[in-house]
Amino acid sequence: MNPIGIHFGYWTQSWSSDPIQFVQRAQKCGFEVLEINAPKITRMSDKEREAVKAAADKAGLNLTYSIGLTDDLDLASDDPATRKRGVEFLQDVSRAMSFLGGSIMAGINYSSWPRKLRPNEDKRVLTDRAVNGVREAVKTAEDCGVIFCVEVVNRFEHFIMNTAAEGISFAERVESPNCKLLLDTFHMNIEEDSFRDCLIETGARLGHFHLGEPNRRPPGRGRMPWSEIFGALREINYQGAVVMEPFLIPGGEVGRDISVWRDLLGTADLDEEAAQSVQFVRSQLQKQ
Ligand SMILES: [Mn+2]
Repeated sequence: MNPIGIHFGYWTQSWSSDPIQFVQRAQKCGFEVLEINAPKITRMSDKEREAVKAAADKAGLNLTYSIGLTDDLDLASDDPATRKRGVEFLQDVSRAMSFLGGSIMAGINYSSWPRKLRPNEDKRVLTDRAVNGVREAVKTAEDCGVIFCVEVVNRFEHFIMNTAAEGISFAERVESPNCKLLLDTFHMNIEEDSFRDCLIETGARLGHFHLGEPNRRPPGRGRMPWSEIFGALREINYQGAVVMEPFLIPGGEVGRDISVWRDLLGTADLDEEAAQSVQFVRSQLQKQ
């Protein structure tokens, strides 16, 4: 069965929170994977990385890593120095990952996030720059055994890849077996004509998968067509992790960046909500 995970941002208002505090909590809720902040691991000492690795090993958790590149690291920037910094940063992430273990690097690792197309910018030109940057960064990923998963996101968060079809064409241009796609039901819900069709089209190019309801409640709390989604994952024989990204609490940089402007938790308990969602996802995965 696919390992079930959660993004650490569920429990915090700051992207730079130390991930070690969420390891035991994730394990107690029933998760097998914890997705942590990739920039954070590049800033840790080897000793700090050792501690995170030891905690994750002890809890039997695999780690995955996500990124939303900042403006100063934008691979689609017209400034060559910015693009160079971005590539070097992604190389650092791959090296830190090979130290910590876990092979999935995912998110907006091809441009900055969130990012609109600005006046006088041409989507094709910026996409070409992003492809070139990823081609460069993915070489280090190959050396480190890292799968470089580009996330397809909705139109309000980026313009380069809004659909799986655009993601496939981007990954094909990168021309590396280590460049794969991250699809996310929250974004697919806005952009795709059919959940099933785009998953079938993506097939073996799917490297990572994010779960979320349309309002980012934990899976099982909303109206996402989960039977269709998990059925399509079975059809393409997807073996990777399914990582939920619920966000319920407003405030801080996480609340602001995710656009959580109201309290979706209410009187519920964060850990109980997460644990129930694990059970829901597991029951979906067990269906034949
Ligand atoms: Mn996502």
